[in-house]
Amino acid sequence: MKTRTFTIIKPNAVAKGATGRILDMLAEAGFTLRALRMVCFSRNDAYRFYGEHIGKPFFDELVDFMTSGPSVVAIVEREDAVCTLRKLVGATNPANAEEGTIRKLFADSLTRNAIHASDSDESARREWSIWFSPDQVMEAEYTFPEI
Ligand code: FUP
Repeated sequence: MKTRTFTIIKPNAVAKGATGRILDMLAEAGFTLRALRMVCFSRNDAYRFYGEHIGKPFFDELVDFMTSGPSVVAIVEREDAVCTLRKLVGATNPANAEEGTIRKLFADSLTRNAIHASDSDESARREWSIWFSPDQVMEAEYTFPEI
């Protein structure tokens, strides 16, 4: 069954012009876009999004990074979306990310790690609802040419 997950192309990846290449990698991996927009995280947005990490030693650096420039947020769909995207994204620390993963290609450090992918269906729904109202999510089926 097709499921959906949420992703953020983070400020370092947007700033280096990698948005298109990352969206291509998602399409090549069989993901369909269901919603897409460019946003600037406010500090409040970053606290809301990363609430589980408030108080951790890296939290201030994480908020500074996430508010440093525009991000691209998206809802993407395919079979087994959460696990497939986590695999394509690679380990949180790019030093441990496998060849060919998005973080291996585009991350600059553990904090500036290029992309976020939700870790469960439940987190995906919580996270995308911060950025998308239901009317901004495409529900109709559509197709695009094989890449
Ligand atoms: P992930 O699920 O891969 O996004 O990773 P986590 O939820 O564990 O961490 C969220 C973000 O915090 C990571 F993307 C990077 C950042 N982080 C740090 O900057 N330092 C750390 O020690 C751990 C995480």
